[in-house]
Amino acid sequence: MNTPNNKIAIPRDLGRRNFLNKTAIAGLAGAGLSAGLVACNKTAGPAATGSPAVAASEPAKSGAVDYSAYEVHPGQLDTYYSFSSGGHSGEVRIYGLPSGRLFKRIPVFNIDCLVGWGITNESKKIMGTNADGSLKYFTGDTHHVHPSYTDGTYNGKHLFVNDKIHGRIARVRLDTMECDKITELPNVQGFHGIFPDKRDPVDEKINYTTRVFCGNEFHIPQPNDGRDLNDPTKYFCLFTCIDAETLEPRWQVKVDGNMDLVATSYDGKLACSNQYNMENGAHYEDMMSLERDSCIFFNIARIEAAVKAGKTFFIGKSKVPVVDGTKSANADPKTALTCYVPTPKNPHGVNASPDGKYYACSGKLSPTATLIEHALVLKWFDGELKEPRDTVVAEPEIGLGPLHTGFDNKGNAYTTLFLDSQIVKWNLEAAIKSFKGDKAAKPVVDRIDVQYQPGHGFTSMGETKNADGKFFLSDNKFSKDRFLPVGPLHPETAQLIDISGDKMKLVADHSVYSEPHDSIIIPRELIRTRQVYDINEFPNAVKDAKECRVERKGKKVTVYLTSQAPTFGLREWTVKKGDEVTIILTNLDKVEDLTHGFAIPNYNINFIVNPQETKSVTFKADKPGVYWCYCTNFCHALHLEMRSRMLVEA
Ligand code: CUK
Ligand code: CUA
Ligand code: CA
Repeated sequence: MNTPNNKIAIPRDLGRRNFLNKTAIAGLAGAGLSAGLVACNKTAGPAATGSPAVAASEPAKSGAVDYSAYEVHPGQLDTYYSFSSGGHSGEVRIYGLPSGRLFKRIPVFNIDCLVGWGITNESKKIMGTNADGSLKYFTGDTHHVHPSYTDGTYNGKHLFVNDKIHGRIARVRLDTMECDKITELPNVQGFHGIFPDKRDPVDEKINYTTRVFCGNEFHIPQPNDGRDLNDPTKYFCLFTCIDAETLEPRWQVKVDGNMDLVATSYDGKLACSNQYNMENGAHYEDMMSLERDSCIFFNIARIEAAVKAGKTFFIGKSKVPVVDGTKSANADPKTALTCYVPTPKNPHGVNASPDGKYYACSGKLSPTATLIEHALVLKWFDGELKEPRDTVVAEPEIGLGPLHTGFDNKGNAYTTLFLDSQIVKWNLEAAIKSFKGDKAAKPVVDRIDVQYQPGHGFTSMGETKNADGKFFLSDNKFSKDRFLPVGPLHPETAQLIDISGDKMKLVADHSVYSEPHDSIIIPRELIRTRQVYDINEFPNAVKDAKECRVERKGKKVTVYLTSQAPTFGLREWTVKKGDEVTIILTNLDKVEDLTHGFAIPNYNINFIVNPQETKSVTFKADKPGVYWCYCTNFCHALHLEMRSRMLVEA
């Protein structure tokens, strides 16, 4: 394991895992705690400088894996889609698996000049604008992507994604793979976890997603208007329920502590979130003083009854009703809206098992995963259990820095170990037996090294009742020496692991642009896309090249334009300096894949129109002169000739 690229000696007999453990423990014990949490041994030395043309540090043990079995040959299609968050790029990405080929980047909270997201009037309207028409926000941080459900599996309708920075939720249509709605959550800073419900808690007939639940990580004064600035004991967090159809907030719950990731039950009754800052600390050391924080459970039917009964309050200017879910207000389990299950220590990640029976909550600073039984949480709400902690049915020791868990279809869990830089496979039944005192039961059944330090990990269909036990993808936080060096910002590694056998097999390294957090893996059969728009979807469509014209109302000028390879509907048009110009462009081409672009030099205008699509832009013609408006998207043998002139009179 010691290559020229890795100058730190790791004695073979000590083993990589032990070495990592000791580094991590040393880091945790001393003042270098934060270093211990981020540093893998390989960052410390010259290894990180990326000398070119050296072999990766951990060549696969030859002969162990037949990689050709996972190849996707030219002309072949992948069997899975992977939808991935793009972290602080603010976008969502679509990959094919097993190939790891990148198909599409869906701009959501970011500006994207390829498609014109944040540039066209239509996208600006979705993103939200200030009174002067400028974008309210143009940055985002997408962490979690989860599709809508019907009957416990994906229905191919929508994908929901969060923006941690500005507390927004976005929806992506899965037929066009474009964002169609964005909502800002009131009084929420650091919106982290997100999860759609899988059925209605009361109405048996509703077996599909109608709500999306949102966790809130950063506690703030409420309302955050300058009061209680430096008194964190007065800050609090809100759990938000969003209507999946309108994307409007339905209600919020005030909680103790913070919330991180979110999971929902298969019967629709519960949503839950791991909480790492029950201390309400404002500094990291304050956030680690408790041995146990918690995993909070929300009784959805009771919360909605309380909202209906008007047992609510409002915060600041927000009209969204808030109920009190704090511990002190929910002491009686029989009427409680929330249940705080104590879990060690600064937990990260909570995931529901495909059989609907359990939630696995990772310890992060504890080497354990806590397994909570769904039926027991319901029992607690019925007053039949003494303590919330009685809902815990297992707490196996699985390794250092456990974060996220995926499941297969054979009762096994796969948890990412950030500090150990491994994926650990553990068996739920064995963990439960061991917790009951069965010394023969061994929860951990396999481990595999990943390169390096995984954050999220997820299994194919593992968040549905149809988990298929085929693949696990490890979204790692560091790639170090796995790819050709590309300067200080490394790509990340997404490593594909075959989990169909007893032993996990690493079958591919995929490079991914920073920084995916969460992804989901869906068989291609569940996705049905549209390849061409219907021109009638766009009320402002210019349906015929003969309709192209310029209309003036005072200083407002509207240019009606079409594109049809290799021409635009107007060869030239004239406006006056100071005019507010709106260009409406319809792509009349009906052929699949025939997209045109439209750019205006010096005016910062650049967007595309897909077949039969209409988009518009508005700008001030403040620079007299001749401007060649040209097609940016290669469309035809005469693509370069596809241009027209905007003449701006002085
Ligand atoms: S958090 Cu990123 S690795 Cu946002 Cu899902 Cu755990
Ligand atoms: Cu139209 Cu290039
Ligand atoms: Ca804590």
